[in-house]
Amino acid sequence: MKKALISGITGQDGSYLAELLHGKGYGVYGIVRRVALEDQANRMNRLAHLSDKIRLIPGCLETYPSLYKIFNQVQPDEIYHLAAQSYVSYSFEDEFSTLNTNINGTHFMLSAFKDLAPSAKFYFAASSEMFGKVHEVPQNESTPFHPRSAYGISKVAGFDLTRNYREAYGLFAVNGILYNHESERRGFEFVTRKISSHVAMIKYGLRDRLELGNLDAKRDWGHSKDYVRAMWMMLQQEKPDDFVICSEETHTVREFCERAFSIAGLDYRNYVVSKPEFYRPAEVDILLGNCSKAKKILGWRPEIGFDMLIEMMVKSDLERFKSK
Ligand code: G4F
Repeated sequence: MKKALISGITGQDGSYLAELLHGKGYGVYGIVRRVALEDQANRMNRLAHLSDKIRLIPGCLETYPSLYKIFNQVQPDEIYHLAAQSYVSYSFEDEFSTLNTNINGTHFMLSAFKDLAPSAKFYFAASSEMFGKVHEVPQNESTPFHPRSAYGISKVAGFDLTRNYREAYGLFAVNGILYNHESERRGFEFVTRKISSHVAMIKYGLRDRLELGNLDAKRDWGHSKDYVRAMWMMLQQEKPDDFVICSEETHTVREFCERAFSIAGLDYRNYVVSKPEFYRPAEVDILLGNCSKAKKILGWRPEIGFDMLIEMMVKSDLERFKSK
């Protein structure tokens, strides 16, 4: 039985990836903070249905000895490094911890991989935020990076570390440059879930408005379930390489609002207000990817488009908030 080790298993992507790998017959191991194990009801809600099918190991990404023990114990065949401080907005409030956790965490993971499981395959969750103030539209694997936040900078560092471990030590280490991917399991602080949850709360009279920041920002949005499949496909290749994963469509936050509210029979213009305090000091104005390389080499294609994604998220939140 192949063994997969996932950091960030309690998050949206980690939970879908654990499901996918378990379904393919892998032994699935997740690194989780001890606080998460101690507060299962809140921190493990995305994994509740998998709890008897996967193994969770307490560990800390910020120290090498902790990872050393885990790698030694698990001896993984595939490693998926998803854990990060992944909220871009927060990275402006706390640049230091974002850089520390994201860069050192990736470095320690790569180092443990090289020292203890060098014949395994390693996936790093890079991000379209690395393109930041974009040099071209659409972006592909050759587009230069120009990050606009500590989060984006930390992902460029992780990308470079991963590529350098591949080139310097001949390891199978790949970067997935994933564009925004959402789902019914998305955290409430991200704009799509903030919108879908507010649509439901407004519909049931639990809120009367939704305060957002920049409604004109454009993002290339897909569904997490499609994107974790791409992660797995990257590790099934003969040769390690980096891939852009995206929907090849871009939409404004305003368009997302318009469609989400209309599913509940509401007009977003009556409820959405744009507030300066939700703007970022430096914004990424437009993200639009070109994933022809992934289509050609991996044979990957997204199955859930923009409209279906919004419908799934809004319907799920309408159900969730019905009885509140
Ligand atoms: O949903 P967001 O917070 O996602 P963002 O910043 O694009 O980052 C996400 O995608 C990246 C991949 O490109 C990941 F690497 C990263 O970890 C994360 O998953 O914001 C999307 C857009 C931004 O332009 C933001 O300014 O929505 C705009 N926005 C407008 N009002 C808002 C709000 N974003 C949030 N979170 N909250 C608002 O009230």
